[in-house]
Amino acid sequence: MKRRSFIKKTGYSSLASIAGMPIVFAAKMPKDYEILAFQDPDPFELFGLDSSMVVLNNRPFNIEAQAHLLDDKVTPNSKMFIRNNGLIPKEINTDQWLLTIDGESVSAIKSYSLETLRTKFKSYSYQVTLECGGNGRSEFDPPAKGNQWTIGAVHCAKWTGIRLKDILEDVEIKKDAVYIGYHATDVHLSGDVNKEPISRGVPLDKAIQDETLIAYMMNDKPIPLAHGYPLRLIAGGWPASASGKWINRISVRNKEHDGSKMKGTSYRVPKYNVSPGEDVPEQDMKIIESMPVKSLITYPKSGAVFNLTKELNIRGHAWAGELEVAKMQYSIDFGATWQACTLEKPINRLAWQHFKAQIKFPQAGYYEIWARAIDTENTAQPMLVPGWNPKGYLNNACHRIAVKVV
Ligand SMILES: Nc1nc2c(c(=O)[nH]1)N[C@H]1C(S)=C(S)[C@@H](COP(=O)(O)O)O[C@H]1N2
Ligand SMILES: [Mo]
Repeated sequence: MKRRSFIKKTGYSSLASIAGMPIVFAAKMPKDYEILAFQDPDPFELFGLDSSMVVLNNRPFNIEAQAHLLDDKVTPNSKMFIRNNGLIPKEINTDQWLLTIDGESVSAIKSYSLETLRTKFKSYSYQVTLECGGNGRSEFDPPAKGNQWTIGAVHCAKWTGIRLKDILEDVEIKKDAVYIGYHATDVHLSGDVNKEPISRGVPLDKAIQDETLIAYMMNDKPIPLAHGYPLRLIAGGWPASASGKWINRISVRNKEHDGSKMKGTSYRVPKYNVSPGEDVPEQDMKIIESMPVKSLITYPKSGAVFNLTKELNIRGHAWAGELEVAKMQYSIDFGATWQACTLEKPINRLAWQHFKAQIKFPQAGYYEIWARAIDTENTAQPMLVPGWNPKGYLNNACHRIAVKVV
């Protein structure tokens, strides 16, 4: 397939042409030589991205959306953020791909081909909000190291696959099972094949929820390579780092999974409030579980100009990790007063909810529209950036846009 051949780094000497042009001395190319034209692939072409997506880093590729790009109810591939800890796998042989279930807490190790997974188990589809734990990191002060995500590291695509709990039942897990951890085929940035870029997981009770899938389709097509082709774990409502891409193994553990990026400051936050910049001892850090309540105004785009004689219809999405969003509000007076938005129920658990409101402005001028979601436990999004933490996770501050009314 074309999209994979871009990433494949060897064997170009067998290529006679590129983009219709002959490689004149192709036969002279040293074996395994990577031609320049393939060294710096254009990520927009490579991943089929909307031209307004923002590339934060290209080794590994980390790319985010902007609020107005996320207007669709189901996020299309072209507008989905991409977050990689290592290098996207180069060679994917689907005929030989196996998903192996192992670990201390399986009675016997078992492996499944893609064909077996698809035919032996019932398939389910859910729309699932996946948000990077570091979404919003760019606003922390002092700054936290890592990709400086603004607000665009979230998507809600439709995922189809089989329930992880159905596989675990088929494997027969032992009574002492408490956690599952994923293993995948992406490559550590150092190139060291003995190191995993990331190997995270979830507690068993999250693993056996109906919506926790081993997915093989996204938006009714095979999963795009950047998002985990051919198999991806989907554990919605938790930091998206729990949803392993390119997975070929799941370990059923009798203790908290101890794979790469499960310890230290990775995807963990202090157990108590700390002052900005404070050093937090490792034993005082806890794993991020359900993500906090959050929302985005996806229409209009910040900076838009409107006519005073017309009412403005705003819209967007809200989500609340494992919870539902109960109320959605907006303010045009810098938070002095809040008005209710119309809020839809999620299409299924763990999917974002759509909201809209009709705004009548009192007079011409500059306005800010602030949006605030409140979850079913009555927790509201904070107006300001919440609790500083060493890696800058969980910034769920209210989204604000500026508009001009003339
Ligand atoms: N194998 C593997 N799975 C992974 C990652 C990765 O680097 N390797 N990144 C994780 C992180 S941190 C996030 S936020 C999501 C990003 O998913 P996306 O690229 O499909 O948007 O994938 C998660 N799953
Ligand atoms: Mo992430």
